[in-house]
Amino acid sequence: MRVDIISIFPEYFAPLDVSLMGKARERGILDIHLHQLRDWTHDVHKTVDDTPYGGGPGMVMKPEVWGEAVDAVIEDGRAASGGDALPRLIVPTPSGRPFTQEVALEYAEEPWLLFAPARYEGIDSRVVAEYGERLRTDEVSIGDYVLAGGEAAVLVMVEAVGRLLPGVLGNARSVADDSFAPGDMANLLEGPVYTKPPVWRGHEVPEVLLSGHHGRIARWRRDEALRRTLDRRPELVARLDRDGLDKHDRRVIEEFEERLEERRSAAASRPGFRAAPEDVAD
Ligand code: 6GU
Repeated sequence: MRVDIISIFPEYFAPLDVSLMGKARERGILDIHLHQLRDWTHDVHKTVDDTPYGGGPGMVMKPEVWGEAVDAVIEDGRAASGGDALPRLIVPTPSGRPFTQEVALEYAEEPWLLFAPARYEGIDSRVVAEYGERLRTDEVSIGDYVLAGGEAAVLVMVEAVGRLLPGVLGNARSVADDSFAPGDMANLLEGPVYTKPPVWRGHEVPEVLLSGHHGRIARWRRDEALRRTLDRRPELVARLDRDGLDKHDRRVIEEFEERLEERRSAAASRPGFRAAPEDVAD
């Protein structure tokens, strides 16, 4: 996979030389090209931003610089591949569509990604309007919080996509067991994991994991994934495909909800209890 990144901080991407991503690059599985956006400015100050129309705080990145940069990088990539390929353009922004494991899997199928991370208040919106007509263009957010720029989001996305490329992970099977992986782990968090020793500071490894009984171990892992998801991300359980649940899954969910209800009523009977606003009838 070819990955181009245009940024005013190309040095931000040094971590992509390390560990799994570094190895993927060495092996030629990930072909990452970094570009300094300021190389496409024409003034002595190498200006990339200007004040926003309509007023307001902050600065907006100028469309001309981005246009020249994206055009040149596309030309360069096409010359290198000797074909008429076009990259998928990814513009990180907190106002984008959520980046999920599903999106990572989709990007992992692409031969060429071009990331355009912005600083300041973002890029003049006409840049996405322009390239949206020429390329498959996605504005993507990595979560409901605001970063100082899109660079960290690009690191996150490149690592999430890169580890999915064939030959990057030693054990290909582990991808299917990941939290959120489509299939058995769709909308589920992975449960706890253990290694030796069997007892550490009095904490024991669950006996079933030492049993060597693969069926029971698989069942236990699924139970733990369900319980953890119910506890930490109940909104994901609501999204679980009901037909994909077996009788045992349903029992685990029911038991968890019964225990939750017991704890709620115990709390409600303690002095000083006040119902949460959502529990109070209008
Ligand atoms: Cl993609 N960019 C920035 N600047 N902030 C973010 C984000 C992206 N995703 C979440 N917060």
